[in-house]
Amino acid sequence: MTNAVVPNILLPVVAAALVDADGRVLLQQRPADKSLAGLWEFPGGKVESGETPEDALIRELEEELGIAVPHACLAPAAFASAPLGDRHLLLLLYIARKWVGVPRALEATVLKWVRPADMHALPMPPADRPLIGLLDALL
Ligand code: DCM
Repeated sequence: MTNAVVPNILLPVVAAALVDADGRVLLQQRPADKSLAGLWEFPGGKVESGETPEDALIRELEEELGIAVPHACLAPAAFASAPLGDRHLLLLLYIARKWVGVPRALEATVLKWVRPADMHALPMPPADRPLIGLLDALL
């Protein structure tokens, strides 16, 4: 008996739950010209070749929000996965409570600060959605 070859390539994606003093978390709305358009996501993106996940997240937060997050302020919190074509996206979520600068929507349509309990009512990407419960319990 031979084993079927099943494509099982994991695509690493990193994202941040930026938490403000009131326990709200920053979400951004994906623009119309991108996949998953209109959905509300934790800011972040793909880990590029040669990057550590933390380096990738610091780069993405600078590109997307114009903020600087010190490496020491990124706390690994949770992960989740979702099918993406014939691959699986593996989303690594970090929590950050401190950063430098004021987040601006440099790539997203709009930003908003949301309590975890209120995220259930928002359309979110499939890999982001399972992380709501963890944030609700933690914050
Ligand atoms: N992605 C996601 N959740 C996030 C950030 C990104 O599911 N919080 C997904 C959307 C894309 C891929 O990661 O499939 C790469 O993101 P982008 O299109 O923003 O580069």
